Amino acid sequence: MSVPDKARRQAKALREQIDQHNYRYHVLDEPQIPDAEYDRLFRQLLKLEEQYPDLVTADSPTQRVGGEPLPGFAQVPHAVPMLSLDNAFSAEDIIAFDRRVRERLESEDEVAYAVEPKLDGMAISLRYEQGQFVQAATRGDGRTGEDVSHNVKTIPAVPMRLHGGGFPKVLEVRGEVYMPLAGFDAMNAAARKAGEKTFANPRNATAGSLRQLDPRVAARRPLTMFVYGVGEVSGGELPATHSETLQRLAEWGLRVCPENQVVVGATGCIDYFERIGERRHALAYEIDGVVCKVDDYALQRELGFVSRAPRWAIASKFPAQEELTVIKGVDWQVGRTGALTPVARLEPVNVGGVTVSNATLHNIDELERKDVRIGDTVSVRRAGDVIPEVVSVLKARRQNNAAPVRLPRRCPVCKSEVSRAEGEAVARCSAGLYCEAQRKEALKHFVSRKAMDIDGLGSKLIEQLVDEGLVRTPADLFNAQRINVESLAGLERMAEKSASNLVAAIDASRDVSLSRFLFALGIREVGEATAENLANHFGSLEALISSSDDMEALERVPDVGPIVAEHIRAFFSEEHNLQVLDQLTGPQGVRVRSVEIADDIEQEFAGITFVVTGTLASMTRDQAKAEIKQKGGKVSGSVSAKTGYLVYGEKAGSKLDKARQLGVELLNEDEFLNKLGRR
Ligand code: 9MJ
Repeated sequence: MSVPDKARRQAKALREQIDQHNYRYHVLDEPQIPDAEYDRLFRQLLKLEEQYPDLVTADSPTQRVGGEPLPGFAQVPHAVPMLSLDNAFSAEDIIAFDRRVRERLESEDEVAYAVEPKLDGMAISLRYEQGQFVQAATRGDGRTGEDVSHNVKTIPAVPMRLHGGGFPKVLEVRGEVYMPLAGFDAMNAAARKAGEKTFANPRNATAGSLRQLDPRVAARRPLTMFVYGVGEVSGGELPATHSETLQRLAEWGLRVCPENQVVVGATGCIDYFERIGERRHALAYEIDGVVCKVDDYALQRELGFVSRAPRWAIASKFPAQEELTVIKGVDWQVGRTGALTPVARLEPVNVGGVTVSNATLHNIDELERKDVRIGDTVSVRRAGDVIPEVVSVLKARRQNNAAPVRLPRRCPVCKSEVSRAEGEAVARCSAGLYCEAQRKEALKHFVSRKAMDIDGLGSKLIEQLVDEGLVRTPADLFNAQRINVESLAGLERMAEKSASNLVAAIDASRDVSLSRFLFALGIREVGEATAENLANHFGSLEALISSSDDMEALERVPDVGPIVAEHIRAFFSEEHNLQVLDQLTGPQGVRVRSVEIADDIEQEFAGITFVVTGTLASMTRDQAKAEIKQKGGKVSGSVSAKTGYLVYGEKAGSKLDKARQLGVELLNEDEFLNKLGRR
């Protein structure tokens, strides 16, 4: 069949676009379009090439796995190609896959499938010789990958030696290195705060970490790995099925996903897809579908593979988490600490089954860095329970009239001045608790579950109480003249029964632990853990208040550095805050339970400054610092003549050199543990 010019031009344009996006995704780790958009382009090209097979070129993106070798890494040929997977986008696609499998096998019987969540990370092959880790490689183009052993070695889930025995002499294990969502969110939050570049999603963060030449970068990233198959195997036997092989890999100390199962037929695969889909957002890691694999290796061999993918497996994809839409405007929300958060108002778009019309832009710094303008086409991502976010702008689609977004000079709620401290990523309303928005947010935090835990007092109700003028401060909540069954029952949607339940809940919350109370106060940077440390260290509210302008005393608390100490000092030096505390613990009858503190805490490090550097085997650096402070010592970030001791671990660098030059006393990990009395 002759190929119409139009189709030829279309295929060429698609190939160019796909190549360009492939490069951005695989090499630069900076995708410009959501995966769903990429998949649409790819499928368009596949369809064209299916219709006109003459259009297929050897270098068409459909003919390869994707990815270019990276300069700077040694090449690793894969003895058994690392294939990618064909995709299914519907139950019908899975049924068609199962039909093809049975036709090829000429089988009337149902086929057993090993089913697994499809992890969204980076495919990696681990090579073990005589049970010893020797090399880790990326997929690369499927035939040749890049040697990333130096980075993969830093991943705690990857054993450097297989456990037990009975493993083949050469065993190449394949799986996905990924970043759990909690670690990803924490890492991006820290980067955002420091005004640094954030990663678009956990997969890019993973790829970006593994593509580093310096292994110290990967070592700091919260990476882990699940294995899901084998490549080259020689000098030994593996079981006859995929599922039993994975069990064996688990016994050898490799991490296997606990969600894996064996099911029967297309129905089994579809049921599993639906069951995992329902729990998708409860998982600790991001998945983008499920993989169904013929379980029996003999059948897998019989089926073989086509150039890009095995015939014995299919990836069934969930609806995408990321989609394109247009920014209609940007509003500013005022948070508890006055931080102004830009929120994009979007042309509503369906992202993974949910209509999204607002997405956060996090802060002014990030908005400026991404150069977001009204009218821009942007990529919007929704993951788990977190608020949808704008991840990137498609600059190529920008119209001439796209209007830049400006930081308002005045708070949109209280009209006070907005300020942006030098070097801070965040702009804030300067009015503190005089700003109604901040007051509402502070009250919502005060009553929340991990703080005072007042049942039945939700966000909407707090807003009503403030709008009606019943409550201005946390102390007002406990003032029976303001909050009582009559005043509450007068509010919208509040019946007498719920009003009296709420009064009882407020009453019950009067008795509270010191740590919860401190957390409830909403002091900047004082989260649950820091509140607990403060409580355990000072024992009582009075003791904390009376030490609150002594920075050294505050910094002796584990987790408390100069910045947090300054926030604590500022909070307790504010007259208004002390008044509210007096009212709470005085007339309003809140009883803050003190903590008994052991008075035999040895202050044997009093007056001594420590510097900690390098990697310790038995604890993190933060733990080491906390232990030093617990014993009354000080911790500094740099070595000087005043440094008492330098504690050094593996890979200690310039600080160790400097300490040697200055003649500072050195402690290796054993000596440090000795000093702590732990040996
Ligand atoms: C992922 N990404 O989770 C495979 N995968 O098997 C699982 N990928 C795969 N299996 C053969 N669970 C090629 C790729």
